[in-house]
Amino acid sequence: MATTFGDFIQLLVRKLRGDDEEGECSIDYVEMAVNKRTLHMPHQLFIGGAFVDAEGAKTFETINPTDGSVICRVSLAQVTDVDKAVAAAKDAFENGRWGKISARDRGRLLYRLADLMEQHQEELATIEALDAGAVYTLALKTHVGMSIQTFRYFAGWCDKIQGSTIPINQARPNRNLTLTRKEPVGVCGIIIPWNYPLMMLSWKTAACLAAGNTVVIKPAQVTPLTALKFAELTLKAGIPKGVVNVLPGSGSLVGQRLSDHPDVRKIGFTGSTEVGKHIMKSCAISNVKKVSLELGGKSPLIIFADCDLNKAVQMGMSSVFFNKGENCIAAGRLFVEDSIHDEFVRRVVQEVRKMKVGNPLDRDTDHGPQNHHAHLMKLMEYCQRGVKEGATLVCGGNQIPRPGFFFEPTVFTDVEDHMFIAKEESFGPVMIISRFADGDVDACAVSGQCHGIWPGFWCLHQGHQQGPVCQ
Ligand code: TAP
Repeated sequence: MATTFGDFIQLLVRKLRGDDEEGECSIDYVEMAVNKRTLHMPHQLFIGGAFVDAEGAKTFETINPTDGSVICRVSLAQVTDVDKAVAAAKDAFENGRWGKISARDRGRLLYRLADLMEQHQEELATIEALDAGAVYTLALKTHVGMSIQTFRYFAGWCDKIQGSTIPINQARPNRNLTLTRKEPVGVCGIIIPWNYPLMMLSWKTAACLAAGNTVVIKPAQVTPLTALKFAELTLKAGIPKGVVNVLPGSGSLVGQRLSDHPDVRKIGFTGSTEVGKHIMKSCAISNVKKVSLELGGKSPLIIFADCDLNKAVQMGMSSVFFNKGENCIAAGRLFVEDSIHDEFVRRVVQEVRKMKVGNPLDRDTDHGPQNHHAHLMKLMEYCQRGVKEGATLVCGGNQIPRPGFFFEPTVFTDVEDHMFIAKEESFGPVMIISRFADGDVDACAVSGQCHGIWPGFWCLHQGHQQGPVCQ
């Protein structure tokens, strides 16, 4: 209640303008006492500012990878739900308050959302640990911390998106004036993977919202819970109804319908190269939507004999085992110069043996469970294939005999270029090491002249700048 006349007028004006509209909505939470707190987790679809059941009340189980138990049942979106969410996003874009508020007010809402995410950071990180097996301390800093920073960063962009005036021929009689004006495209479909559920969502959503678009988000089916908690926070932040919609469901149904939908104007996707290609095709065939794809990788790390070996071991470890190897920028292959190769491997194995594998909620855990069961199975197959093709399995390669989806941190040596594990990403905690002959530093030419052996590689040779030195 405003206690002075001045405050009352301010409040009235803000209300009349529709500002500060904290969304109210009844939420059927799943409550769970974990990590010395009570989690309140929405579990239904989020469409047009309300949590609702899916068509036909369809649901699926979301699983805790630490012990394989069911966390809760989550609504499973159907094609008709996609159509409802896209319609809500379209209406919010074309007719709602979102399109009418100033860019500065849009920024204010995004700042408020970032603040709310910060207030709920422990809860979000705990949900990420529960649903994705993310190590809690890492989730707090990376999965959630970087998501908050992303929203703050993009909130600052809202009122700095400008066009330009372009000098052209001023000849009479027209005295032409040419200018560009940047406008939002409309409804954006956001399809994300399971490795950093909240962070991947934030990277895409924050940019879309800052530019004034509305979004329909499809989280990976195996990790839906932080996306739904995020939806609740958008409501609390006062982001108008329909601007953000979240649809847990399968890629082949929900993701596909988003890619095909005539009212979706852009798709942002992170995931596998195979699905990315398919989405690009669907976007072209449906309505020539814009599409941005972040796909797979197999980044190499080259370690030369004159490196600081302690640092090289440390970098090698973190570049492979960070976030259980479920990391698109992981070093997919290590090349180690012959004369230090054996010592490098010895030290890596020593470090691997020190890694504390365990419950991601324990503060001293380094390495939690893999994200979900199918991924664990894929990692087992990957390693079996490496062994079959003749690579040397130095350590790991197996599921850890305990409940949940734990996989041993693994090291392979003697990996040759033709092998499957040399070419394909594991997306897990698997270090793939190949050796190269001493003195072959020319392969990574300081001059920028590459012998074509390792184009585009990163380099740990002391004489070289640390970066992609080859062409
Ligand atoms: P994908 O199988 O490609 O799944 C990614 C997302 O796409 C999921 O939400 C998935 O839904 C959905 N999807 C599946 N089929 C679809 C379709 N036909 N139309 C639209 N959406 C569809 O990848 P993944 O297994 O989750 O992630 C692992 C791979 O992603 C890794 O191998 C890695 O290469 C890549 N990745 C890359 C990056 C970056 S930044 N470049 C980051 C993370 C991951 P479901 O829920 O049904 O699976």
